[in-house]
This record gives sequence, C-alpha cells and structure tokens, in this order.
Amino acid sequence: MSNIDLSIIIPCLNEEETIERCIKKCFEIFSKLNINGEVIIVDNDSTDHSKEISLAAGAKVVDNHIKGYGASVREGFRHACGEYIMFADGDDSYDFLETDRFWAKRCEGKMVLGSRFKGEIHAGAMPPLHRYFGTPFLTFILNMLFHANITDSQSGMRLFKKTDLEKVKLESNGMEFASELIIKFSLKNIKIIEVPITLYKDGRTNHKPYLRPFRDGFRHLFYMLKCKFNQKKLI
Ligand SMILES: Nc1nc2c(ncn2[C@@H]2O[C@H](COP(=O)(O)OP(=O)(O)O)[C@@H](O)[C@H]2O)c(=O)[nH]1
Ligand SMILES: [Mg+2]
Repeated sequence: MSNIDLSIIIPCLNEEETIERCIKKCFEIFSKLNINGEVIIVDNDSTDHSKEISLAAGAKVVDNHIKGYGASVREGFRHACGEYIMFADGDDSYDFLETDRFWAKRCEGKMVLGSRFKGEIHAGAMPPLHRYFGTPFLTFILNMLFHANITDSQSGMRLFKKTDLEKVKLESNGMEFASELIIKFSLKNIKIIEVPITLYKDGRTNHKPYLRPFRDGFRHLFYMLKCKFNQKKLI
C-alpha cells in the first residue's frame, strides 16, 4: 500500500508561465495540511519548457501522447498513488491553496466539487458567454438528466477517493470529460458535494485557453444525451 494521502493531477499543455507557481502551491498546502502528497503533471508533448520546470519544482511528469484534456487527466489517474485524488488546471486560474476546503470534506462515497458560482469569479476570469450562458445551461441540463444537484458542472477542481474512481469506467478525451465524471459518479450514487472556490484570470500571456466554446459546448451536450440513452448500461 502506498503512503501517499493525496495525488494532485495537473493536465498541462505549454504552461511554462504558470506551472511552477501551481506546483509550489500544491507543496505548500501539503505541508500546511501535514499530509504526504504527490503532484503529477500530465504533459501532452508541450513544446515549451513546462516539463523541465515541473521536474525542477519536484513534480512527477507523465508523458501522454493522446491529445486532449480528458485523455490527460485520465492518464494522470493511472499514475496516481494517493488514497485521495484531486485535479485542477495548470494555468493558475484555480488556487491550489484552497485545497484545504476539499480536504476538510473528503469522504468515501462522495466527490468534492469546487463551485466557482458559490465562490468568487474575478474580473476577466471567465468570459461572459461561459459565465451567464454556457456553464449554467450545461449544468441545468446535467442536473435535469442525472439529478446531480450542482451549481458548476464545468468546474475543473475536484477531489474524490481513489476507490470511488475505480467504480467508474471513463472514456472521454476532450473537455466533455468534465461532464462525464459527474454523470458517471451520479449514476453510481456517489454524491457530489460542493465547496466555494475562487477563479482568477489565468496567468498566461502567450496563448489563449484551449476550450473552444461552441465545439466543446456541443460535445458536452451530445455526450450527456448519449449517456442518458445508454443509462442502463452505465449503472
Ligand atoms: N496535457 C494536456 N493538457 C491540456 C490539454 N488541453 C488543455 N489542457 C490543460 O488543461 C487545463 C485547462 O485548459 P484551459 O485552456 O485553461 O481550459 P479553460 O480554462 O476551460 O478554458 C490547463 O492546465 C491546460 O494546460 C491537452 O490537450 N493536453
Ligand atoms: Mg483555463
């Protein structure tokens, strides 16, 4: 058995400007909580210095050659040794020092989901289209179809027990992975509890977000409908 309490997974594609700051915050929160933690950076053939910076900052680096946010987080799961697993973005938009809120609520049979809508969204952190339409709309549909009873289905900061993760079979490679995890946990009666979190404007200056609102919005929607039609097979 591993003696790691918490594995933090960070999917990373060319985040050399922000990844070190994220990793440092993870180690800071491990020592504040007095737990054994590991940080796993899942890199998708970054062409900048993300990998070298991550290794120097003390993280484990995993190479993933299947492109996509979902594919990368799932690859991180395969390498995680902790009793609990958390993941969040590497663009410094989520604050890893808020991990204590998740840790305080950790529990077998529950996922702790960070809700930006119950917390604070800083100016410029989320485009108005996502904030006032896309995320509330996808959350509404997901709640309606799967009774998840949440406020932020697209939140990228989540914590759960590794043994709960082992109960679900995941398949998404793209951003629709965010919906897939909520759907599959809900179908297994793993309750989702929310904690308020803060969303900051990301720390990047050299590239735009990877999320493409229309393409990814439709992928979420189609994926939810696909799961609803196949619900019996997924339980
Ligand atoms: N490894 C890997 N990471 C990715 C990929 N796409 C996005 N990411 C990472 O996933 C996180 C979220 O991406 P981001 O562009 O901030 O999405 P948004 O904030 O939802 O618009 C960041 O840490 C990205 O570096 C990918 O294809 N591969
Ligand atoms: Mg981002």
